[in-house]
Amino acid sequence: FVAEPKTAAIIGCLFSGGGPRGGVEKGPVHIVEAGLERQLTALGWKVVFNGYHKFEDMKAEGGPPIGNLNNPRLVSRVNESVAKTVGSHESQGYLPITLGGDHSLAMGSISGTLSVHPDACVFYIDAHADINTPETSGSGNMHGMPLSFVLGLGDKIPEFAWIKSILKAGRLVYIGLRDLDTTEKQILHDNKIKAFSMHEVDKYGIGKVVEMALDHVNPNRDLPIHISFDIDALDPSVAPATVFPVRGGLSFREGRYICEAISDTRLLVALDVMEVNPTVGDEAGVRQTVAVACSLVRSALGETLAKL
Ligand code: NNH
Ligand code: MN
Ligand code: MN
Ligand code: MN
Repeated sequence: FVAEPKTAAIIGCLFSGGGPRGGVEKGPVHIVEAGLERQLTALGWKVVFNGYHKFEDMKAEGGPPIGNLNNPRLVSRVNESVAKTVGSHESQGYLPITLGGDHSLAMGSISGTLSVHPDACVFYIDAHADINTPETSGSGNMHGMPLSFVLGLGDKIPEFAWIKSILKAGRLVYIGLRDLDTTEKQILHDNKIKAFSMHEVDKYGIGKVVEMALDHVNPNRDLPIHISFDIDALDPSVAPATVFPVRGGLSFREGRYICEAISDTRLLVALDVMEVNPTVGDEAGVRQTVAVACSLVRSALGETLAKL
């Protein structure tokens, strides 16, 4: 398998229902208005952008509570729609770039990828593991849970029955972790999920970490790759405009390196950039975070400024 899309599709999801507070729904507008389309066109890509996904028609309040989940019906419907959009772009041979929005959107984007590429592997770049089940989550916020849903962990909830294609634990790898709930550590351990925390990034260096991550999920370098990049994986000095900054994160170069190395494999089929929150911090911090987000997308799509 070699993914050779020449067309990228920007899917801007104005959604914050999976997180603890609003603001993150404004992320995609800032990223697009910073000139993402033009930047990708300059790299030789055709870009499809059919306007933002606002999910305004999706009023899904009421009904009995589902465990401690916040906005479960809304999160479910939004993600079902994201999965369809992502899947339809991939089946046309396009590379979907899902811009969040809160990271619950990975439930939809990864499901969309798996509907077209059932053998895809996922690089989840985040300070957090986002793998709580509704039973283990302390917050009830679904941006802390997308992976438990796509992995099929936890009790089955009829509301989420649309999630059909399940990711195998061996096809998931993390880079950048440094703030996990105890429950999440247990889940990673029980399911033997490979994770390169910041400790391993320090120990081995980012080059070796990406190689080991690829060896684990993609030993023959022949499986499609989905990158789900939470901007909070980066150090807060690099990307301050996000709701859950955790010190000791990836440097700008480390973040770009991950994307450059995966771009080099020619196996990338989908990219998410999540959790840019333009309502956090000052204007300079927002501008910087948005510029960094655009840079990550460019590097995943083949920009190689640091390579001679
Ligand atoms: N683990 C916490 C929770 O389940 C926080 C998750 N927050 C994130 N994840 N920003 O990327 O609520
Ligand atoms: Mn995070
Ligand atoms: Mn996340
Ligand atoms: Mn986050």
